[in-house]
Amino acid sequence: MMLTLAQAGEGTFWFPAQAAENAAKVDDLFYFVLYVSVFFFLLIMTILSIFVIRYRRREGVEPEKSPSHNTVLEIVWSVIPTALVVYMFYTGFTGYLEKRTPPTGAYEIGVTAQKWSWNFTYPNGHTTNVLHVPVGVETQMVMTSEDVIHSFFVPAFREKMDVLPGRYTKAWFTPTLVGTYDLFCAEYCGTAHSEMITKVVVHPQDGPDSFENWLREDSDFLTKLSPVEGGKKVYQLRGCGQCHSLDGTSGNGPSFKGAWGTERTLADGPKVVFDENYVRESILMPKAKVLAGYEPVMPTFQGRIKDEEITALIAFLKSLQQ
Ligand code: HEC
Ligand SMILES: [Cu+2]
Repeated sequence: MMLTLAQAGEGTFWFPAQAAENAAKVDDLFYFVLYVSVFFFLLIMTILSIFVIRYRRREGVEPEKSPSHNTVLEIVWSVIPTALVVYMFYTGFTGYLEKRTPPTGAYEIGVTAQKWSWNFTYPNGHTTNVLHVPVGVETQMVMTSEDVIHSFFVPAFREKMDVLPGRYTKAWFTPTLVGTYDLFCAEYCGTAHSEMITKVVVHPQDGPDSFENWLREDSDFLTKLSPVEGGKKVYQLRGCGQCHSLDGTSGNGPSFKGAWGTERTLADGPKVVFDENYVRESILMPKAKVLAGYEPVMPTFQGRIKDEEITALIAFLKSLQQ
């Protein structure tokens, strides 16, 4: 529903819309560097061309002895470019420091990257695949990865930060424009890297679409949906579908189609029935029983998933028997 919010703000030829507070500063510096470079490129190339033609070697013309020095000229062509690059450095460096120092008291959202999806966790423990943030509020991302290096990239916020396994990195921004924007992974992370794409929804301060309202409504989807529908949503939210299909094709992991109640053969020989306890254990301790023919690549969801979500998942997997 929220994804249908209007696309706010117009981009330019070079940039998407400016949807966060620092975006204008980033763009201004970019344009400054661009136009200074264009100006000097044209200036130097023009003078060079004129000199090449005008002072070329000609029959019967002896070159004059060139003057060794022109103090005024030398000071001018040293001082002006120095001032320009010092300005570029100063603006870039202070901007960098500002971006690397999240303000205290910023609204905090946990980000977990995994091959190949994003998980956003709000202060009340609710998790989504699409990032939702309030407009006009300083918002901080505390990010980590379950597997390899990913990178959190929101072009409309001019925000990019690596997301590393076993470590926390931070990014922060103040969204200024209500709307829906792209969120990419900007670090090559394997087969489906190019599909590791989602959206950021910037909610208005008040009204039915406000961030508060959205969070309250979205948080208790399990109580609103039937267990099977709720379980399907958890399956999507938690990225189970990255490895487990519903149509019988096996990917990194086995398909769930028709799996319920069948006997599964484990890697070390014994058989086990695909039932409630087996599913629960597979989610919390995936390495405890590894299915024959598969690599133990499933991440544990221990500490990340609520009991009600597991129960809903079980109802959903049961419904796939037919
Ligand atoms: C990165 C890939 C990956 C993700 C994501 C993943 N799994 Fe798995 N899963 C596997 C693999 C591989 C196996 C088989 C090896 C094993 O048992 O560890 C497996 C095994 C299972 C099994 C036992 C399957 C059987 O047929 O015996 C269940 C149940 C299961 N996963 C549930 C889930 C659920 C629920 C989620 C989402 C919350 C999930 N998995 C997310 C890769 C994944
Ligand atoms: Cu990635």
